[in-house]
Amino acid sequence: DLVAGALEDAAERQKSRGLDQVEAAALAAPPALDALSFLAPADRVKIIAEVKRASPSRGALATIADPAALAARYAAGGASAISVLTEQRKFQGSLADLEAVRAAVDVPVLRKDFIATDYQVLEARAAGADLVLLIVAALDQPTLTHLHALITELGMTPLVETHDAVEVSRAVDLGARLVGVNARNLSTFELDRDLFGRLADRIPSGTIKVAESAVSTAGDVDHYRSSGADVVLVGEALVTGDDPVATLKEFLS
Ligand code: IGP
Repeated sequence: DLVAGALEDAAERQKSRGLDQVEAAALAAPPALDALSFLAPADRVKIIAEVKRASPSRGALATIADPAALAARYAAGGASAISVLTEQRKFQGSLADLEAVRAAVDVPVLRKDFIATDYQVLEARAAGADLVLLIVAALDQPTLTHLHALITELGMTPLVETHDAVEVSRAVDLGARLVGVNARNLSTFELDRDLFGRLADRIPSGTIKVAESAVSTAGDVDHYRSSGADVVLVGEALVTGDDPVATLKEFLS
């Protein structure tokens, strides 16, 4: 599965850069941006725009020769944060992509990967990440609690991803400030655009609500917004379109 693959890849990287080294790099990195203030609820919906080359369900999506240039265009189009897929096997991402994006924008950057160990969290911070994705379905509660605390201690913000009511209550138990609902089922890859609307009321007020996946039109953004989303995370529609700035502006209008 995706977590096992991500952990094998991390173990491979750890052979050339050990835990102590990556921890030192994490602690020496410029401080993380306060993602919660960038993503705070506002009069208008906010967008996290994703750098996504490929996906397990769709295969190759786009040839992204210059992720930094794409991220700069996202920021110019009004994105409040940038998500960078760093998973290599199915998404063709890398930490190098995240580092390049970090250098190119002034908005927070999310490490989007299958995170299950301290090593991966420290790598994220060392590469300049401000946010780290934690997928509730992939982690037991003690591990989730531990990683949530580590991300926070490093000055970053965890984005806690859920898919059902039980996962939302596990996110709430953590004290998560930023909770996502992913419309895509990670085992069947099926999309459910109404899942966010069904779960939104279970996320306490004061928590920033993120609707993840399945946006292809401005109408989909409106649908998420009217169901209570503060933030919408968009990948495929942006990387497969020919003008991400124009698409983002349309989604934000
Ligand atoms: C973006 P989309 O449908 O706009 O391309 O989706 C993002 O939500 C999706 O890439 C995603 C994801 C994930 C990828 C959400 N959660 C977890 C990998 C792992």
